[in-house]
Amino acid sequence: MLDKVLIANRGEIALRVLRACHTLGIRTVAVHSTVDRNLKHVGMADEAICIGPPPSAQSYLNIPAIIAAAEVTDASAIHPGYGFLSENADFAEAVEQSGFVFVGPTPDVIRLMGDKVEAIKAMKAAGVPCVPGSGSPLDDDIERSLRIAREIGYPVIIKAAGGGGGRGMRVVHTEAHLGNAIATTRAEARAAFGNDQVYMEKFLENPRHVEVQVLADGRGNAIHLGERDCSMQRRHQKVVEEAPAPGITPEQRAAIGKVCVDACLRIGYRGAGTFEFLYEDGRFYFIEMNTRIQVEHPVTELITGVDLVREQLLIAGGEPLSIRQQDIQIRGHAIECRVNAEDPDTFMPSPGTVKRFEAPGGPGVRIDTHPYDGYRIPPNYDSMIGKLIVHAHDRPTAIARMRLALNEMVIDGVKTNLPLQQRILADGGFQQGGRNIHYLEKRIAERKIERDASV
Ligand code: MV4
Repeated sequence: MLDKVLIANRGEIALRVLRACHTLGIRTVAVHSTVDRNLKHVGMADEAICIGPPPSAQSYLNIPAIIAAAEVTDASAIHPGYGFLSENADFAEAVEQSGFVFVGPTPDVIRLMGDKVEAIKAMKAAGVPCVPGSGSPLDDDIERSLRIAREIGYPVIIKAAGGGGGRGMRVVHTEAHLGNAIATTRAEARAAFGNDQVYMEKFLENPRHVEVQVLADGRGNAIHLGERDCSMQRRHQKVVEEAPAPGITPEQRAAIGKVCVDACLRIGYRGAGTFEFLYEDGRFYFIEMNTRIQVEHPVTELITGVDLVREQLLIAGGEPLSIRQQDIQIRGHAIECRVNAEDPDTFMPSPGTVKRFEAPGGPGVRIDTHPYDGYRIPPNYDSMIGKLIVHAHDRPTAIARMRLALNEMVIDGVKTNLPLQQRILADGGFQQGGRNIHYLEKRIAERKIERDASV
């Protein structure tokens, strides 16, 4: 078992990891930037160390500073949370080479999944259904690319192998635009990721984003914990997530879950992971794998009763998985609303001092968040300050519960997206369920036109 874990993150996920550690009797080390010395989890940790100035590049992304903090506190492991260094294979490698346990997969698996072309190749070989595509990087022979596109059929999408999460992509509708799109995506990819490899896929026009949660111990045991629907997003930022995904049958869940479990065993996966799929016309198409704990993990926790962060720590401590697939039951429905300090209409970040913070409560209401009265939200990091998550026996009851909880929540002093979340939960399309990845942005654009016309 691990005896001391350094938490290489901030905000709500740092607090979430700290709580999981304390559940297991593991001591904690918080590392923080100068502006973050008053974070809630920093006060709760057994030890705290300042690792640098506010800019992430000099603190939460500063590998030598984090390793040094683990050394001086004699930590046994490092939990990276999400974002920051969580999917950085070089960091995982540095952690291991310095003699600490990295709470996550092996560096080579992180590296494999970071290269989207190699990830798709590995998944295809493991029997995971993928989007029809080039299967390998595109070369500079435009005739060859034109042939591939003709075979796949337009529209196609050009993606950067080093991208992911919506960075470095371009949709092509006709032959005339293919050469330019490849060249531009390649140039952007070289500048952004230092990797100019690009690949091609059939562009699915109206898919949903459905992802499968897995846990694997790296010793021959793996399970899936069902899926989440994360289609309510704006500019590749998820806004509302839910589990299970509306309309997915138990048979579909078992089938795609088994595909993911088999793939985990094939690639030697260890830890918590997420298979991202596009879901269209009743079929799943793999696009990427995330090798970290995700922001939206609580909806899976609520419908399965499994503490995913606790499981991450147990796996990192060398324990074999104690949960078998037949132990996993999907119970009821869970919804998560991300709470951002931003203008609900313009989406501009709104840092500043939280004058009053009141968390909602009651049966089936969970809040993963860290601000308190007087907390100052710094301008240096992501605007997400927490998540409101509800669980109920069915989806309509979960929606009703979320609407009451959103109403009950008070955050004074900064602008928040709570009004946007209220509108989404009140929306007829959302209430029906199963909307695609473009739905929210369309509704936001429609509302903006109405607002602009009324002034
Ligand atoms: C796609 C796609 C349509 N067809 N790939 C965007 C994020 C990255 N993870 C992959 N993305 C997409 N890949 C094919 N072949 C549409 C998207 C996409 C998207 C995917 C998931 C959630 C939101 C999205 C918003 C726009 C585009």
